[in-house]
Amino acid sequence: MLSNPATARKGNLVSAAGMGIAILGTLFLYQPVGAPFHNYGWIVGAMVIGTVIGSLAALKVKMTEMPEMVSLFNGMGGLCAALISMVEFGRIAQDNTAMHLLSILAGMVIGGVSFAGSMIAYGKLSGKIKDHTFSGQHIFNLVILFVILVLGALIIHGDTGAPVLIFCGILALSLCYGVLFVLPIGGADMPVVISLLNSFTGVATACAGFLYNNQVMLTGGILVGSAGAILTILMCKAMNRSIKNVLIGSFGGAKVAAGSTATDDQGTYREISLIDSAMVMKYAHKVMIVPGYGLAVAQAQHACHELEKSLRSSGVDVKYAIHPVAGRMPGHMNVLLAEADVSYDDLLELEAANEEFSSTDVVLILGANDVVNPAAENDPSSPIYGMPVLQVWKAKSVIINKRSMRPGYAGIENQLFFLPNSSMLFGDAKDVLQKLITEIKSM
Ligand code: TAP
Repeated sequence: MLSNPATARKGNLVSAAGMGIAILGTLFLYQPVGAPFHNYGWIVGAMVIGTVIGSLAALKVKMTEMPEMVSLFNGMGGLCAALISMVEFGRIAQDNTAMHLLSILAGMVIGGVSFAGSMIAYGKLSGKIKDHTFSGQHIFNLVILFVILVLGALIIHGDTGAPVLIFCGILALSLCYGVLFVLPIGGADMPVVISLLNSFTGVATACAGFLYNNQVMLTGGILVGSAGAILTILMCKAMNRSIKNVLIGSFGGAKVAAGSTATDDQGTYREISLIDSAMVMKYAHKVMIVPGYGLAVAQAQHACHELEKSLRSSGVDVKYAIHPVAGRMPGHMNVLLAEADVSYDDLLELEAANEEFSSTDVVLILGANDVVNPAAENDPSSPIYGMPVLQVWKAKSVIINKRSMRPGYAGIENQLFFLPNSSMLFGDAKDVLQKLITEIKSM
């Protein structure tokens, strides 16, 4: 049910009900032998507080702030896994087997990295934290990883007189690693990191499931871990990035300093009026709409569908070109357009869309920027160089709707706006679309 927008809501409810049953089952069916639960007050109290905070946050969050929230919740999962390891280490450290110690340590390290990394990702997505790099950062990250491995091996071998101190050291280093590996990642590459952190949380949970010999927890963790890993690999492919570089936090933002941030000297651009835009689209054979983050901000998906219908009724062939990382979360544009009942058959994926642009009369870009930036193909100094983009510039004419000349998420200028076949149609996407529909209908 979760793989289709039409049934996803129901799928989520089924998952939530399943989770509820799992919690009740844990509380009432699995009483630990010899030590039955006695602290129901604390358990129920924590559940009530968590449920209230979670529900209020989910009800209040704007669709465009969803990725931040996903990051925050993912970090909480990592923190839970790390806490379980800490509690279990203190509780049964004396008679732990090597295998138990390994899953305790793995749960804590991976959970700690996921928690700290997700908090930094949350800060970056909400614009509160900027990219930070220092020279030798990758080596430093690798050294931290190596020290964590050595300290972990010491604890497992029992060659240490101060296991608790070393355990705390490993925790501190894991949190440090989480911060340092996400901090330098450049804007456009954040989606890959988020899905990797999601996968980490799953693996950390699976470690706890292994520790408790709890098959449900193990299966759930492995499911999240492997789904996150597959998504990460797909995202890496979509962004043309290597998984190795993602893991040591060595891609994206670091290259921004090479001179690709927005500059004042951007050349000149052409503006187009609403009437002219309406006219070229109405009398075109083929129009391709490219939705982006700005369409979601403006909540203009319904107006967009209206425009599509009025163009269709004038005999225009209208399609949508969907970039895999347009917006701020995987599948953002698909979900947004599905909300407005746009047919899935009209959505073209990146490769299919790129084949169609040269035979397209007009491309209408609605609040997209990074995903249509030619620098990804022709400027090796650009932080998004190598990322596959929608080759909109191949169309006869390109109309770009946004509110200003400000850059998109990656913070870099876009030469597309200055090409001879491009023209800017400034304004809020919803407002502009409504006016375009009125113009087209009155022609
Ligand atoms: P962006 O490059 O972020 O560009 C969005 C553009 O929308 C901005 O340039 C902005 O320009 C415009 N805009 C904002 N509000 C608007 C409004 N009300 N009406 C009209 N335009 C508006 O978006 P994109 O092309 O969709 O690319 C997505 C970026 O986010 C990529 O860099 C991607 O890597 C990153 N990212 C993606 C994800 C996932 S998984 N999808 C997650 C995190 C980050 P003005 O301010 O001038 O209007």
